[in-house]
Amino acid sequence: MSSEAVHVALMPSAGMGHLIPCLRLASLLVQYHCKVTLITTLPTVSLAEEQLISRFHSTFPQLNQIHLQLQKPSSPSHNSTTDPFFLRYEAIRASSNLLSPLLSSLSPPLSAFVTDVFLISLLLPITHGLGLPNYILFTSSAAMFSFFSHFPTLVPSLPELDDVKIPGISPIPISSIPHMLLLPNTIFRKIVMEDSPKVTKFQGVFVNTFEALESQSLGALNVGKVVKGMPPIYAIGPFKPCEFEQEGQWEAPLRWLDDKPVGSVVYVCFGSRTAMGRVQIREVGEGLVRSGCRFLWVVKDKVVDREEEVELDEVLGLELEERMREKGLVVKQWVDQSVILGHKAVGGFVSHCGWNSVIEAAWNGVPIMAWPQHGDQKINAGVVEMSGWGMWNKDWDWAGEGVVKGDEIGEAIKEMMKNESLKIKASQLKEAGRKATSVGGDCEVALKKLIQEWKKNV
Ligand code: UPG
Repeated sequence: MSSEAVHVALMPSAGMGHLIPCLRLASLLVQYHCKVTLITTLPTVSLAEEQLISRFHSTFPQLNQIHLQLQKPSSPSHNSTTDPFFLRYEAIRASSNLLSPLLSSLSPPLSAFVTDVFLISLLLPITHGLGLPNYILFTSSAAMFSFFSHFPTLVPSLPELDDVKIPGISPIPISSIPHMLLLPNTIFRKIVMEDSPKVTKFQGVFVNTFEALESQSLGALNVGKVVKGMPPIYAIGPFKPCEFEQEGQWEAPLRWLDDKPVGSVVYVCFGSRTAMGRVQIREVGEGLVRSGCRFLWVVKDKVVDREEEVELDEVLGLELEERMREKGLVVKQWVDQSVILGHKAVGGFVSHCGWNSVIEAAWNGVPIMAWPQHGDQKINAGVVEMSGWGMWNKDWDWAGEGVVKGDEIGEAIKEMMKNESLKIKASQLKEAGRKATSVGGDCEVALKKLIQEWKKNV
C-alpha cells in the first residue's frame, strides 16, 4: 500500500510559537507523502497566525483544512489571566464536543493524530473514542518536557525546594521554574496538572530537538527515568524553516544586512508574544548603542500584533532613535527571523529563548545571549548555556520584576559577540543539527518507521 493512504491530522493551539512548529511538522509529513489535515480555529488571536495559515494553504492546496468554530466557555473556570493566548486555549478546550463528528467524517479515515501540548485533555478522549493513535507535539525543549511530565509529583514539596531534581536530569534551580506554576490557581498550573499525568496514554511525543543538543533529557525520558511508562520521545528536530513562511514585504531588514561584514551584527528579538515595558525597551536601546556593535532589533510594544498602533519613534523617543541610527536598524513589524538568522552578517542573537528561536539559532549556528522573560524560557536558557553556545546572566529578573540597565546589556552583548568559543560550539551544533535532519538522520528514521506503523491502521 502506498504511503499516500496515510492520513494524519494536526491541531495547533494558539500563538505563533505553537503554530510554526506544527506547520513545519505538517510540511515534513507532506514530504513523506502523507495526506494531511490541519485543524485551526478562526479568527486567530494574532494577525501573524492568520497570514501564516493562509500562506500555508496556498502553498499546499492539496491539504485538507478544517476550521473549528469556537464556542464561548459556558462558565470561565479561570479568571486568573487576561493573556489572550491562554484565554484561547480555554476556548478551544470548551469546544471539544464539535471535534469528534468532524474527525470521524474525514476521508480517508485518519491514521494518526498530532495534538499540541496545550490540547492534551481536550483531544485524548476524542482520539481514544475513535481508536486513533495520538501523538503530542511538544513545542518546547526536551528539558521542559521532563519538567512538565514530572511536575505533579513535585507539587507537594515545591515550597521547600531550592532545586528541582528530576531523575536523570541536571537539577533545575527553583528560580528557573515558570512563575505561573509556583502559584496555586493559575490557568497554566491547572492545564499542566490536568494534562501532565495523561502523557503516558499517548503513543509518542514529538519534540523539535536533537541528540547533540539535549542528549541528557532525551536519554532520561526514553528509558523511563523521568516518568514510568513514558511513550517514545521522538527527537525530530531541528525543524527546517519552510519557504511558505517567507513573505516578500519583509525583505527590507535582509537587504540592510547584505552589505554588513560577516558575523558583525547582533540580532535582537523576543519572539511573537513578549512586549517589554517602555522603560525596559529604552534600556535595551541604550545597551545596543553602548555595545558598539551593529544591530538589527525587532521592537514589540503589544502582546497581540493586531493592537500595535503606536509608531516606533514614540516607543523609543526621538533622541534615542537618532543615536541608534548610526549603527543599527530598528523595526516594529514581523520579520523573517529564520532567514535573518541564516544571513552571513548575523553573528549573535539576543533571545528570550522561546524554543523555536533557540532551535532556529542552532540550525544556523548563531551564538545566543539568553534573556528569558516568561514561562519555559529559563529552562530553555539552561539548555543553551549547558551546551556551550550561549551565555546567560542569571541575575536578570523575569519580565516585569525589575529593569535591566543599558550598561549591563551593552557589556553582555559585547562579551557574546567577541566570544570565540561560543562561535565554535554554535557551528558544531549547526553541523550536528543538519546531520540529524539529513538522509538517514534521526528525523527520517523516526518518521519512516512511524509511517510504516500508521499504514497498518489504514
Ligand atoms: N518570529 C518571526 N518574526 C518575528 C517574531 C517571531 O519570524 O518578528 C518567529 C520566530 O522565528 C519563531 C517564532 O516566531 O519561529 C516565535 O517562537 P518562539 O521563539 O518559540 O517564541 P514565542 O513566540 O515567545 O513562543 C511561545 C512561548 C515560548 C515557547 C514557545 C514554544 O512564549 O516561551 O518556548 O511558544 O512553546
